[in-house]
Amino acid sequence: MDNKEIAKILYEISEYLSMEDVPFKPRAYERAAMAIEELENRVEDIYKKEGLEGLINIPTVGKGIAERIKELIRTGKIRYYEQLKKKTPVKVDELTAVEGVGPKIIKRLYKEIGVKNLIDLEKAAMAGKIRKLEGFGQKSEENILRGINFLKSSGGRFVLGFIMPEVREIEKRIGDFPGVKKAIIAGSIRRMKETIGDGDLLVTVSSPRAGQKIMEIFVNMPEVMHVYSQGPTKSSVRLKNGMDFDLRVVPEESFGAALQYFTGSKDHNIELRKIAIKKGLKLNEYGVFRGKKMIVGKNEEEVYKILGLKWMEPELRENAGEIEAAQNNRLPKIIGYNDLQGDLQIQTNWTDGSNSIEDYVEEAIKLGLEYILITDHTKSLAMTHGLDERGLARQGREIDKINSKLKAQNSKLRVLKGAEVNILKDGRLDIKDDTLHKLDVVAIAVHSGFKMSKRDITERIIKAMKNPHTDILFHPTGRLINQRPPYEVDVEKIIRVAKETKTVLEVNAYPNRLDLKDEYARMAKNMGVKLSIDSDAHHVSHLHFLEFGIAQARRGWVEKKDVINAWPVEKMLKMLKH
Ligand code: DGT
Ligand code: CA
Ligand code: CA
Ligand code: ZN
Repeated sequence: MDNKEIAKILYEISEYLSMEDVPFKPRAYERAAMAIEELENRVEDIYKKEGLEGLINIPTVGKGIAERIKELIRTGKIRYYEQLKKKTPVKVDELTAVEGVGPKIIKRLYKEIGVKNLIDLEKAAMAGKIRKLEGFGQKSEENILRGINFLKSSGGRFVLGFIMPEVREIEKRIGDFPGVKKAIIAGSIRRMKETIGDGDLLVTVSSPRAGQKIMEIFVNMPEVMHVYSQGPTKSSVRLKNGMDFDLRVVPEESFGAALQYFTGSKDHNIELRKIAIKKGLKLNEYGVFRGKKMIVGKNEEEVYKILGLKWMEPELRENAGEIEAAQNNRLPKIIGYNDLQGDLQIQTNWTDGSNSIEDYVEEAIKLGLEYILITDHTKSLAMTHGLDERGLARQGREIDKINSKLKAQNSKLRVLKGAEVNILKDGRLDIKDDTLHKLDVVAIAVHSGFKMSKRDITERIIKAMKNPHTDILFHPTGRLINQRPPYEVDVEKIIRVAKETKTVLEVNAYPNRLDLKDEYARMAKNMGVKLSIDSDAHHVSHLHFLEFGIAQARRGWVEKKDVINAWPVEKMLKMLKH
């Protein structure tokens, strides 16, 4: 039995005990489960070598829980757990995964209407049975249904770019509150992951009273739907958007250590802790300690430094080689959030975008961009009113006019002519060569036939990449996060062909696309393939999404020199093959 399985049972015992309103014990089981999850050595091996004593020596595992683990290892069962399950025979793991459903609710739903699992819960909600229970109501029933739908579609994770505005708003509001000295969002949001489980906000305050006050403010924010707990150092809530959010007040002298710890990732932290141990130190969320004495903790840099590491960007902290790189002073200089000079994918109201070319021009000037490439869809994508050869020619004349106007106004912005040319099922492009020839940049993309076999779709894309007019392959895998899996394309092969054919691969910044994924972006960069980072805007407000594409590239260790739209326009155009 591996550590994960043992931890899972301990977590479940904790949930069952919360159902029974037992004090303290649920938390003890939860803490033990967490400790075991992150343990290096197998619990079974520890028991074999050191017996019960070894189990008790696992941090946070006391004698009582150690006995249960021993029973589990020896007999494959814990009687206590079996009894708890018998008493309330429900699928806790399934049910607690639904937003807004905790142990107490599970118990009532079971006792009063016999809900045992997710399917029962959905049926009961659909039949309007939950709203009739005392203390529930139509709203809680709707919330439960929404929770089930979300769970089904997403595994309970939120798309970073879609929740970021609200997260930043909360971070700012808390940070601006009198008595709050610092407020920084940590966790996967600070690492700018594609999707987010929950929010982790850290603050330091000027006095315990200010700490109390900020907790009060936090749990009463208008965004809050449910308060799980409110305490002097930690409060947890669920927001109306369904996401859980924790606020922690940490001592100022520990802020750096806390920020480091709660930024994670967990795997990164585990490696750091190993390094600390090798140096005879102890690292936790309060600081770095030698014996009982805290030696650093106030800022992150010093925490890394004392472990012999250079400070590194949160986007790199995934235990994917960054620790070794930091030890050897070989961290990449990843692309910065202000490094893009242009945006190379924009759809306008010539096809399925909502805004005119001029609207985008105005917005791009506000953002300080130097060029934008207009890439409307092409004719075989009929539902978007894709442009044919004549349409592209007409649009080209309009772009010429806009550019003359911009020049007359001494604007440095330049509009480039492009298209998001459809790759047909046989790998040909749906626009004739002489029209492609007249565009500044030709981008290609798959928009149909997603279900083709791996070999067929890979060959189809490769054939299109080999077209001498092709410059960029847009959204190379076609996935929509939480909605549609990628097509079965062989990405490694596409990267090799990109190298051969000098095709640029796109990191799409649209929050629920974000292909090329970080690991493939990194692979491409390592092979010398150039990338572009594009918003895929269908509305002027979408130009702001560039940030999330940059984040994706940063997580793939991509540097400024690898990204063609971080270059000045002339250099960028010269590099392209056609
Ligand atoms: P999420 O919320 O699933 O998107 O991902 P994170 O990374 O925000 O994870 P979360 O919220 O569970 O915890 C925040 C950070 O706290 C995590 O990145 C690292 C740290 N952390 C959490 N649990 C553990 C643990 O068991 N061991 C260690 N070493 N660190 C942990
Ligand atoms: Ca989190
Ligand atoms: Ca958290
Ligand atoms: Zn479109």
